[in-house]
Amino acid sequence: MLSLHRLTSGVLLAAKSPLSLSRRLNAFLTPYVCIPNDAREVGENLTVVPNFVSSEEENTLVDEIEKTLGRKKYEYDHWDNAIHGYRETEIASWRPCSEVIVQRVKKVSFAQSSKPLTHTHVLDLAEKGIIKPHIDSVKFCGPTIAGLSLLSTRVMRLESEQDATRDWIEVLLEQRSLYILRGPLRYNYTHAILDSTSSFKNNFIPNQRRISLIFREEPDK
Ligand SMILES: O=C(O)CCC(=O)C(=O)O
Repeated sequence: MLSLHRLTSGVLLAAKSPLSLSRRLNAFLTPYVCIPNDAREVGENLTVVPNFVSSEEENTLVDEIEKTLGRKKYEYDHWDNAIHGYRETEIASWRPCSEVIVQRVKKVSFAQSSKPLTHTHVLDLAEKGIIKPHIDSVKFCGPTIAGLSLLSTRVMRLESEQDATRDWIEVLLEQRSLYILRGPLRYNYTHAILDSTSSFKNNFIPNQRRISLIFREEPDK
């Protein structure tokens, strides 16, 4: 049965399944990725959806997240040193107005057969915050990772573990966009959120506070 997903303000896209949706969206990847000749694996393993949420929806989510984070302070030393300048929380039970958005992300990002984790990981990155290159542990999450970027635009850099100098991908994570990483890009490439020295296709991307919602699925058995 056809389902309708509202993707960008005023645009309705018909798709039979999350996978067929991803195939269509990849045609629109070009403005959002920077890839040297050697980079492989992009194809169906990366999806970027600009304006996945509206400004009102962004406000709804940020309001709930700020209430949950309360007065938590930004931390500058993570246990594995992968992240600096951040606050984080996990939200399992959203207010109904946010839950609708969360469900929309899960529907677009995960195959029907997969089991998205109930908790959404929320990361509030300070203006000077960065996430260093890392690969999410296979113990805690399966082949698909989706991220919703709120409040500002940053650049994500993926580097192949085998040849980081030649085989890398930079992805523009615009404010209110959704990205989805799958399979080889999730397992064989590190991902990092770059700092204020980052530029994308020769455009300087100023560092600003950014909130991301990270959606994961149950690990493979
Ligand atoms: O903030 C993001 O989009 C990426 C977060 C991340 O690297 C992680 O949770 O492993």
